[in-house]
Parts: sequence; structure tokens; C-alpha cells
Amino acid sequence: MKPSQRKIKLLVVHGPNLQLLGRREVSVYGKSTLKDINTDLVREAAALNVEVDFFQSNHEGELVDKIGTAADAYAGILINPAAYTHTSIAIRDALLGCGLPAVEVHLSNIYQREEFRHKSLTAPACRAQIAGFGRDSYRLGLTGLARIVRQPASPVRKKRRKI
Ligand code: CA2
Repeated sequence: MKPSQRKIKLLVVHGPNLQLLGRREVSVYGKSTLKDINTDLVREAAALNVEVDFFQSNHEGELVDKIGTAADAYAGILINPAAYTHTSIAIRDALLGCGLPAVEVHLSNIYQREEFRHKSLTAPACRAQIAGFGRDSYRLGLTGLARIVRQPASPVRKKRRKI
């Protein structure tokens, strides 16, 4: 199989405490579990003709390691850094360093919540951010990421000759 015929693979990264979804804080994050969200993403990936793998960790270093090696196997990253969104320079640097396009997603609208959630350290390292659509943020984020990954690299502009 030619490399160009290989299916695009995208990595979905879930940050700390997201494994608790659907069991606690239901009034804020809804009833859906992480498994439900991953199931949505597998279905959406099939419709988009891409593959998805999942990684969840409560540990900053593990998230950094996974992002750091992602370019070996994946064409892009969909990430909910959860609380690390607001604190982690390490994850921001890993996203910038891995060279892959990333899309940040949040279940809640972080800008409507406590002030400390208004600042995302990781979003500037991502091509886009989607927040506030609940479980659908992930599906919408995956669609956007697939579009970004498929976009042809913009042509290098030819320098004009001085006349
Ligand atoms: O809205 C989001 O997706 C967040 O990334 C969720 C994070 C929060 O720290 C961010 O500010 C916004 C929290 C994820 C942990 O979710 C829990 C679910 C159930 C029980 C406890 C935490």
C-alpha cells in the first residue's frame, strides 16, 4: 500500500479526571461517560474515513510523553487537557514541539465559568478550540481536525523579483 493510500490516524488525548465523567459532577459535565464519548468518536471517525486511538491519563508527564511521540504514528491530535488546560506549560510545549496540528476541546464553556478557567495555556499551541457543546464538542473537534489534516499545505509564495 502506498503511503498516500494509508488511512489518516488521529490521536485523542483525555486529561485528568475525565475517567470520572458521568459518575460525578453530572450537573456540570452531563451524564455521558468517557466510553460514550469514545464511541461517538469511533462512529464519527468512520464517517470521516479516519482512524482514532485514545489515551487518557491523570499524569502530566504521561500526557507529555504521549504527545511527544505522537508524530511517529498520527497526523493530528484532538485533546481535552482538562485542568491542565489552565496550568500546564509542559503540555503546551509538547503540543508545540510535536509539530502536529491539534484541536482543543472542552465539554463546558470555560469562559462562562470561574475566572481561573478563562485562561487556556494550551489553546495557543492548537489550531482551534471548541468549548461548550458538551459531548458534541469532541465530535465537532474531530471533524475540524480531519479537515485541517487533509488541507493541502499552502503553496510557498514566490518572491517577486525587484525590477
Ligand atoms: O469542560 C471541560 O471539558 C474541562 O476541560 C473539564 C475539566 C476542567 O478542569 C476544565 O476547566 C474544563 C475537568 C475534567 C474533570 O471532569 C470531572 C468529571 C466528573 C467528576 C470530576 C471531574
